Amino acid sequence: MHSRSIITAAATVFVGQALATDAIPVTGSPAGVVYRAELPEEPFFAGADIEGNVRGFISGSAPADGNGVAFTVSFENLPTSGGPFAYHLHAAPAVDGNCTSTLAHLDPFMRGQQPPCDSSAPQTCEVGDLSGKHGTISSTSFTATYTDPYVSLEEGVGAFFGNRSFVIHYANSTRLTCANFVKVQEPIHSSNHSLTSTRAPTPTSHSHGVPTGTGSFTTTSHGSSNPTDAPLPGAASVNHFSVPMLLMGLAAVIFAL
Ligand SMILES: *[C@@H]1O[C@H](CO)[C@@H](O)[C@H](O)[C@H]1NC(C)=O
Ligand SMILES: *[C@@H]1O[C@H](CO)[C@@H](O)[C@H](O)[C@H]1NC(C)=O
Ligand SMILES: *[C@@H]1O[C@H](CO)[C@@H](O)[C@H](O)[C@H]1NC(C)=O
Ligand SMILES: *[C@@H]1O[C@H](CO)[C@@H](O)[C@H](O)[C@H]1NC(C)=O
Ligand SMILES: [Cu+2]
Repeated sequence: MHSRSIITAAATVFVGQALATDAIPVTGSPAGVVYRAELPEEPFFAGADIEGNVRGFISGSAPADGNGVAFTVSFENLPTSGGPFAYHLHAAPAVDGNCTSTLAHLDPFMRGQQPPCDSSAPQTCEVGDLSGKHGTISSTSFTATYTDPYVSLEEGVGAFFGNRSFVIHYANSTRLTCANFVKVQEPIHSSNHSLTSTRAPTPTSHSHGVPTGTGSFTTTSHGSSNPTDAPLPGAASVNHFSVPMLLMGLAAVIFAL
């Protein structure tokens, strides 16, 4: 008698948002790697009621136990109204200071923004929802240090934040300002023979300007068509889990059958 409802439920899960899984805790963060994002001189939001911009930065490095990322957050000169302010890791870097081009929150598990993050169950929140998990800002200057277990310092994994950005939002979600992360310290290697690989390739008879690829962001066009300042839907974020998750959903359906 239950089989029909089980199949229906499984199919609903397969198709719907409920497929979102909890964030996976990150282990083995590389020691010595530091990424930092420093706010620019001018705010993105033209109507910002402040002189200049919010000043400050977010930096992230490996905690002593190598689990997750230890963040330092430091902001000052926030507006006196329009808060509490939220801030998030966003999926893409800003292009020429354009905070809209940062796309949606870092959300490798495709959780989406609704329902809002419950800070008592941070594994259920979007990985990039730092203020959801660790608190919003309701003062004109703010500092915090905390470890987030679900963010990664390891290039190549979905929860990696080092090639992305953070955005500070007004309470109404308008994007006030944003900054891109850059690597400010290299990992501690036992040997450093890899230095030879940074040499430029020797020129050949075909001269077509081989890019050296030393640390510039690849600004892939994500084709965002959302012109508003509101955060984009979570589905727009870059992630690597959609295929495995679809397979898991499919497996659930088959199992129910
Ligand atoms: C959001 O709040 C800010 C600060 O109060 C305000 O200037 C801005 O116009 C608001 N944006 C929207 C879309 O209401
Ligand atoms: C900022 O980026 C968005 C989306 O990437 C784009 O639609 C918009 O035109 C850009 N704004 C400016 C001022 O370049
Ligand atoms: C950032 O790196 C991740 C891998 O860690 C990659 O999947 C993603 O596409 C990169 N994002 C950008 C905007 O380059
Ligand atoms: C590379 O190794 C040499 C000696 O082995 C050391 O003096 C130097 O600091 C190392 N450089 C880096 C960038 O690790
Ligand atoms: Cu945001």
